Amino acid sequence: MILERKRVLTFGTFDLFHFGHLKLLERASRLGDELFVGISSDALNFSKKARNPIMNEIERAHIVASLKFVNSVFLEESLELKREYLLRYEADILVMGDDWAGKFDDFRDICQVVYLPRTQNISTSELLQRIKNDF
Ligand code: C2G
Repeated sequence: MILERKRVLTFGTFDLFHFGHLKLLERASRLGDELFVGISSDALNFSKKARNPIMNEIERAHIVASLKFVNSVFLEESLELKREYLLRYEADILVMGDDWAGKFDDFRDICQVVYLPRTQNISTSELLQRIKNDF
């Protein structure tokens, strides 16, 4: 008997890795048997926000890859390549936080698309604010 393994894919920057990121990845991993994570490259971030993330892509990728419920990471070089990544890594399910709700519905022809609720009261910008307030 051949058992079908379900592969979950998600994408993110994961800068200043925090509890909201952790919960998103943990919940995503429970939707399937293995979790692959596309880490947005420094160049992609620069093109979107005109600044580099605080932690570089190597640091961000290493942290995410070290989580026990993450099986593999790769660099997301362009937002336009999502369909290609989903096909290349044979995703059964695409998971994103609900700040992206509706944005990836076009991919329902090749995989299931699930938007998970974001964890409240935590974000990279909120963390930076906490640090600024405390020092
Ligand atoms: N997230 C969450 N709760 C938070 C903060 C983030 O669930 N409090 C989720 C986001 O919804 C996202 C993931 O964690 O699904 C990663 O968040 P970011 O690093 O902010 O990723 P982002 O820059 O939105 O992704 O192709 C998308 C790009 O890679 C960008």
